[in-house]
Amino acid sequence: MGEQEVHKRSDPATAWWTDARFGMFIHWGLYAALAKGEWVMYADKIPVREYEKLAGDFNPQQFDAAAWVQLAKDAGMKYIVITAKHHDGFAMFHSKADPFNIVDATPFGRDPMKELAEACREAGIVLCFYYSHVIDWHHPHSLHKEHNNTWDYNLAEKHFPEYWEGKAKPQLKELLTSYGPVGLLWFDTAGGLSEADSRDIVAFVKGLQPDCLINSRVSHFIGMGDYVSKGDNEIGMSGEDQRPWETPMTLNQSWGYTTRDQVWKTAEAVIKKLVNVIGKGGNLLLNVGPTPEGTIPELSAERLREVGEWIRRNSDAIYGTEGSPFPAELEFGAVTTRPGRVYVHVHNDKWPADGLVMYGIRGEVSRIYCLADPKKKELAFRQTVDEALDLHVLKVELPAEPADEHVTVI
Ligand code: FHN
Repeated sequence: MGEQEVHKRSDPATAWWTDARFGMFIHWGLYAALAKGEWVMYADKIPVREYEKLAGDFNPQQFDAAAWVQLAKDAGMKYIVITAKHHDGFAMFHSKADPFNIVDATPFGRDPMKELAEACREAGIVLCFYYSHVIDWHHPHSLHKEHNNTWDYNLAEKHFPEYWEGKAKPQLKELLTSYGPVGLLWFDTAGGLSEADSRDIVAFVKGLQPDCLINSRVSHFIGMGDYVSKGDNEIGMSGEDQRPWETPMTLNQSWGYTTRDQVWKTAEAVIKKLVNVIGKGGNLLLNVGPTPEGTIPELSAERLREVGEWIRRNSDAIYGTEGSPFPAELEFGAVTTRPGRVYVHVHNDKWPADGLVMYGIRGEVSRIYCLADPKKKELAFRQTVDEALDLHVLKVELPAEPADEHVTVI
C-alpha cells in the first residue's frame, strides 16, 4: 500500500468537504427502540439473542427521508453522515452479508439508506456513511459471557480477518456499490486494529470509490485517513493539524435516541461552537438521534432550524472560509477569513482593551486595528447583527490592493 496521502486544507480532493464546514451526524438504529442511547446493549449487558428480538417490532413508519434532508438543508448543513451499522451489528441497509438488517429482520422491510440516497441526490446534500468496522456485538465472538458479565467487544485481536472477510468487507462493498457516490466513510473505534489491516481497508474503499473520503478513526495509527476526526465534542486548537479536521458534536449528552434527562445545547451555543471550530480551521458534524418511529426529535429540529436561520444571514462568513490567521486563542469569539475579507465574530465583551491587530494575512491584508467594544461604536463596515442571539459578525471589506496603512475595523 502506498503512503497515505496527507491532504492540506487547500487540497481539491477534500475541497467539497472543507468548504461545506457543517454536516449532520445521524445515530439511528435498533437501539432507538430502547430510548437509552446507542450503547444500551453493552451498558445493560443484553445478550445477543435478547437484543435480536427488538428487530421483530422495529417499524419506523414515520421515517421520511425527504423531511430529514430538508431539515439538514434548513440547518445549513451540507452533508449527512448516518450510522449504516453501529457497534450493535445491526445494518440499517439491505445486506446480503448478514440477515440482521432492517430489510430482512424487521416488519419495516424498507431500506432507509436507499431512500436517503435518493433524497440527498434530489436536494444536493452529500450522503456519507458511518460504519463500526471493529466493534460488532452481534458477531458470534462477542457473545455476552453470562458467567462473568464481561464483554470482549473488540474483534480486532483475535477475529478480524474472519470478521473482515465475512461481514465488514462485503457490507462496505454493498454501501459503496449500491447507493451511488458516497462522500465519505466515517469509521469509528479502531482500537486494536493493525496498521496493515487499516491500510487494507483504506485501499479497499478507495478501490471502489476513489473520491470517497475516509476519516482518521479508520485506524488508531496517526496519519491514516483523509482528515482528522477529533475526539467527541473536542474542538481542535488553531494550527494543531496540518490536515483538515472535524469535531463530532452532540446536541445533548447522547448520540442515539434517549428519553433520559439531558442538557440540550441552545442554538446560540451551537453557533458559537460552529464559529469557533471554523475559526480554528475545522468542520462541525452535529448529531441528531432519531426516534424508533423514524422522526427527528422536535427539540433537535427546533435547534437546527434556529442555527440555520443565523447561518443564512451570515453564510459568507461560514461556507468556504478559512480559519483565523491568529495562532492565539481569541477570547472575544472567533475570526474566519476568505481572500480579501475578514469576519470578526464577537461573542462576548472580552474585547482586547488595546484593540485587535491583525498582521499580514496571507498577503492580502496589512494590518487591522479593531477598536475596543465594537458594539457601541458607529460601524464603519457593514455588520450583520443578530439581535435575537446578540451575536455580531463584522464584515470587513478590505481594499483590493494590499493596504499599506492600517485598515481600521471598528
Ligand atoms: O462508541 C462510539 C459512540 O457510540 C458514538 O458513535 C461516537 C461518535 O463519535 N463514537 C464512539 C465513541 O467515540
